Amino acid sequence: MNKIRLAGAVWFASDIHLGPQTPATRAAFHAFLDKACAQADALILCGDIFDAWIGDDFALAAPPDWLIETMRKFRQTAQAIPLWLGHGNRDFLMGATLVDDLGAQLLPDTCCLQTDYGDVLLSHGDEYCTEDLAYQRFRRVVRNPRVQRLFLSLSLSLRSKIAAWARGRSKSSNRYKTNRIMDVAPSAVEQAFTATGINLMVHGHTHRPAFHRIQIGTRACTRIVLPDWDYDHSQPPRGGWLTIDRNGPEFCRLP
Ligand code: LP5
Ligand code: MN
Repeated sequence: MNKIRLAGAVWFASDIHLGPQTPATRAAFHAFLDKACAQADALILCGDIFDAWIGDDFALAAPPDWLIETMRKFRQTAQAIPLWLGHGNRDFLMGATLVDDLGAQLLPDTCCLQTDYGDVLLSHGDEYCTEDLAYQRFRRVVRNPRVQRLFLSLSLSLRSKIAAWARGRSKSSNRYKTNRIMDVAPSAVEQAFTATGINLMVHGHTHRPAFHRIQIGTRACTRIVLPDWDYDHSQPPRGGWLTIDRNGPEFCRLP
């Protein structure tokens, strides 16, 4: 298990799903980054930062207009505080080239974060959706380094088309899935708490923000789900982050 030690007030966010169609969400996220620079001691983004990520060259060679300001804000944030970018099921292709350019660091897919409040088991959360067999099959394929090398060898134009097709396939298949299948499986969560001995878990992905108290034997464990962000299509707007300092975890929202 990868271990990372971060002191002070650590902020966590995920599922911002930045893309060309969500300018209001992007503006809210940029305001959040400014706030993190001023008030946090470190910022960890736990995946699905982007709505789809088809390779670092997409952002570095000739970034689309909608991405330019976000890249600048990420560089500014990484100069002010430690910035960690984690993989989600949409942006698992973010790599070392991107984080090096930003001055950020790549968060290992599952890791133990040692904070002033104690150890935190960090992940995006999709790996706990073990009852979603179709998704786990997809995940095994696209996390395969050979498949990724093949995909990244294609033109940006062809990669964009494949990503759009995959998004369409996912949206249509999700219409027939139960909420239970698209949520984390209790058995997978219990197994993670048991295997790691860590009593606090933070993840995103499910878009079901909540604090869940779970009794594992004599241990009182907590699973915190980070909120997704949508300031463009959702009323009221959705968004927010988690702070963990020596006093413990707390959800926060932009005004
Ligand atoms: O993403 P969302 O919220 O709709 O649903 C997710 C799961 N779906 C996915 C698929 C992604 O949305 C696809 C977009 C990724 C774009 C970037 C990379 C493009 C390819 C990279 C190749 C190396 O994550 C969904 C879950 C749901 O969360 C809840 O947990 O149910 O899982 C599915 O829908 C499973 C489907 O069977 C997946 C359908 C996509 C198939 C496309 C295969 C493309 C392979 C390309 C190989 C070169
Ligand atoms: Mn996700």
